[in-house]
Amino acid sequence: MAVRQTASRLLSATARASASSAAGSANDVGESLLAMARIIPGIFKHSRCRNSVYPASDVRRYPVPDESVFWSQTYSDYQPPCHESPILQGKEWADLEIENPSFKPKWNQLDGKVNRVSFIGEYEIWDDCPLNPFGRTGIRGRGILGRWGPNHAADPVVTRWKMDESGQQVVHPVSGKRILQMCAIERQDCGEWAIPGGMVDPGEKVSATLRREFLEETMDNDAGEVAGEVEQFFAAGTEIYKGYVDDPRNTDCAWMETVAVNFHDESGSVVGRFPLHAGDDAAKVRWMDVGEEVKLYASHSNIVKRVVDMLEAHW
Ligand code: RP5
Repeated sequence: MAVRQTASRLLSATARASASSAAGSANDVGESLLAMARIIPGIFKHSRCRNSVYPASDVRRYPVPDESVFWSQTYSDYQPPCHESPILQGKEWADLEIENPSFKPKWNQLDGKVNRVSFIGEYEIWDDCPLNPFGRTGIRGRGILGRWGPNHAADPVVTRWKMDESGQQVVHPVSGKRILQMCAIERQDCGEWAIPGGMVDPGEKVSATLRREFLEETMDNDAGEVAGEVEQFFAAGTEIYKGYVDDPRNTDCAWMETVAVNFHDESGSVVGRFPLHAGDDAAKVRWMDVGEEVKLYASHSNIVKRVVDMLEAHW
């Protein structure tokens, strides 16, 4: 219910803002509300976790047409297959099977050190399983996600301005705006470029996850002589997004959520000294020019767009 209320409040805010931007008075507000509307339940229709073959498997998702995504829409033929990857067996980072009598989760709560609270609001439990607040995905079970319900991640969006050889900031010839660069990794599991994020360990603070994941994935866990600078750089970030991720691993009963934080190096003098080399589950790491044409993993482009808007960079 809380989820639906949030969605409807945002919908009316979006409509109001669009109306006023049509009148030419609040363009920016209208645009940012519309950007928000792209990822709220009841409005946003996930696409990366629908009508595809499930990652690392040959399990085909049950087809879910646009008009049948939300649980409020009847879909009487809906018969999704159940998929649970064997890699979850015995992993300390994974929950037990739902039918295991020793598994007694506290849904929608902090369950010991495991955070089962969703940023989106209170999720419903159906047939003993949490229900994806964004609707049908064509698969039941957990797939390859460790937790039933929300799986919490953190995404550090590390940025700097693009510079030319003479050290001047590069301006895009069409938009006239400065070009932002982000530190991106190529994911080993799917080959897509992504923000170097990762899962929040039980009991871990998000701020610690952000720094740890960046270090693991882009510096192979060794900042060497700039360890102090890295520490300082990650002490000051700006939260840009907290919510659902349209991740290809999502199912009807398990889904990704994230807190994304921007760490921007205005002068370029700090991150330029970071010794970047891919580590952990990254195949490659690089500074990537940010723009509309860049395709990123899951809903990472939406997240990066928020940073672009905030820093008034080229898109
Ligand atoms: C995405 O998966 C999150 O936004 C984050 O970037 C990532 C975390 O999963 P792993 O990289 O740990 O697989 O949904």
